[in-house]
Amino acid sequence: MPRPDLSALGVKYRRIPVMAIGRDVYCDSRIIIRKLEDLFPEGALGASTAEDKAIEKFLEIWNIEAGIFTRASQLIPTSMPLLNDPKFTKDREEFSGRPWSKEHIAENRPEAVAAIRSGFRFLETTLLADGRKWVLKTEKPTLADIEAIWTFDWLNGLKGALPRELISDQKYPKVFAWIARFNDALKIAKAQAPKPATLKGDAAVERILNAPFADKDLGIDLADPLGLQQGAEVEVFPIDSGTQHHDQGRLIGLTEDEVVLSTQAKGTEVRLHFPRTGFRIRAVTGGGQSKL
Ligand SMILES: N[C@@H](CCC(=O)N[C@@H](CS)C(=O)NCC(=O)O)C(=O)O
Repeated sequence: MPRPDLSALGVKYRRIPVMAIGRDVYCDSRIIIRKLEDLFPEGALGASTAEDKAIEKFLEIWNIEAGIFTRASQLIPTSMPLLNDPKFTKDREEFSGRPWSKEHIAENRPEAVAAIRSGFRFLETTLLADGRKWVLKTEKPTLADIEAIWTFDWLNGLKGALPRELISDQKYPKVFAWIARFNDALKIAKAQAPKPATLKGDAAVERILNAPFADKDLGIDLADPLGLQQGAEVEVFPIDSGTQHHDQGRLIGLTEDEVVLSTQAKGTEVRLHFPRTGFRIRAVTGGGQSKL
């Protein structure tokens, strides 16, 4: 923080990643991945059978909602120089809702190590146990690998995060080999992909605000349990982290797994999309009552 480029788009949501396609802005990796899968089916990475889709979804829930990522973030080493900066630790406290003193991090560490070690063990003894290359026994990595691997890969690359006497390639050889394989595959995929252009923030804002909308109109599910009407003024915010940052706007889309707000930036309409899971939608004035 601050996030001037997001502010210029009228976005209060503070987390990364965010994605814009045209004037539609997507907040949270879950909706970003879903949209990319829908919009670019020729490059889709998701499973095709119902059973594999379930594994993929459970791995997403395991990492994001069931606490693996939260536990991983508790393994940030206390030797990190940024932890000496009170501005940084205060910001982290506001973001996460928990203390970020070195003492608190150290005190919490054994429990977090236990949770992450149990995650390594789970992967080693179930999904990867038979020696398969990829989680869904495919030739190439799929979305299920991505959903499963990202926190473990992040911790593996973060010096001092994992206690190597407890969590190593000796103890969990299949998991560490999979992480290495994934990084090799990623390197090859990146080398083959078109080179992304890099824009300065103000140029990106300009381009987004001058673009058409890219997404379809979702409409409002009138049977939705929140009982909200089209055009209701609502606020949307995450309930797991970054919870103080509320986006407000007119409700223009509400389905089982997506909420869309119409907001303004520099007099131009921008549409903000969020997943339903992990977010609260609250009526601000009129137009329906949120029951939360
Ligand atoms: N459920 C969200 C979680 C996003 C998240 O926690 N992002 C972290 C970084 S991994 C973040 O933006 N933290 C705020 C910050 O560092 O300022 C998602 O999947 O996109």
